[in-house]
Amino acid sequence: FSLVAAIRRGMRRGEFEVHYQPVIDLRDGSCAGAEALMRWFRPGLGAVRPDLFFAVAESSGLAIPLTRHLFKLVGRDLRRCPMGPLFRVGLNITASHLVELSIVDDVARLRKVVGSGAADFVLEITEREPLPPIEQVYRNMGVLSASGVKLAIDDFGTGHSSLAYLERFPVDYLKIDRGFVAAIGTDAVNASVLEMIIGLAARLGVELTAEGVETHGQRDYLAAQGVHYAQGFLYARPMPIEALRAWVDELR
Ligand code: G
Ligand code: G
Ligand code: MN
Ligand code: NA
Repeated sequence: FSLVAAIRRGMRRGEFEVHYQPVIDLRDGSCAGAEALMRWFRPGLGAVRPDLFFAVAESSGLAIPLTRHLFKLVGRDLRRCPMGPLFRVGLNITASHLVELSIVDDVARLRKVVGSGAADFVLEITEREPLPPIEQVYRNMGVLSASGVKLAIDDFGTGHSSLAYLERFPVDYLKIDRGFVAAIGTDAVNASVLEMIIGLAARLGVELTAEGVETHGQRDYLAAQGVHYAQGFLYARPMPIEALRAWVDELR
């Protein structure tokens, strides 16, 4: 028995799907886009958590093939259900992928498949894994950015290198980890860290997305502080593309 073999087989057999969690513009309540989150439904075994299977994929050289599979599924979804040219779809990519020249072609292929009217893309790079400060990473980020793809640092504030990242890698968005959102209204240290992140983003001119927003109180605080975007169970759970389409239509 090998989870690695099961992942490979799962890709071939179509066991992976993508669910999309809406991202809300706090300024007007509209839906600005969605984050694509992979789901693995193993026949007879049920759902496997993505943090688990991505960890396995990462340690066995499968992270890039799995992300290419994600791009294929997202391409298929958006062709069937175009969301509009300004609708921003967030794709989680791994540090190991951003180091490879192939990331540029992989993203270009997805954009070509989808067409410019169906969505816009944001690549979410997690801060939990170190991103090596090598030339190819800068070059890839520069090429992707120049081609109109947006870049975000995911789980911001949870790694060891938040500030160094901002200096080295120019990005469009910071995604505030839900641990900081959960601290709103408490006197925990994390509540102070959140204030610091908000101040930093304003000074740098980077837009913020708050993750894990679950209460009206959290939403009101974030909006009052000038945070631009929010996602979380308060609005919606991740859902299949058809449900997302209906959810967005309902909101308008
Ligand atoms: O979807 P939640 O629903 O449980 O996702 C858990 C974690 O799994 C997320 O924090 C995210 O970092 C990771 N994850 C989900 N989908 C993907 C994906 O397509 N690519 C990568 N790299 N990570 C993903
Ligand atoms: O990329 P990443 O780490 O950020 O993935 C987002 C994860 O957070 C997914 O597992 C998603 O299901 C989960 N999530 C989304 N909204 C909420 C929320 O409001 N509360 C909690 N606890 N988890 C959430
Ligand atoms: Mn993410
Ligand atoms: Na995150």
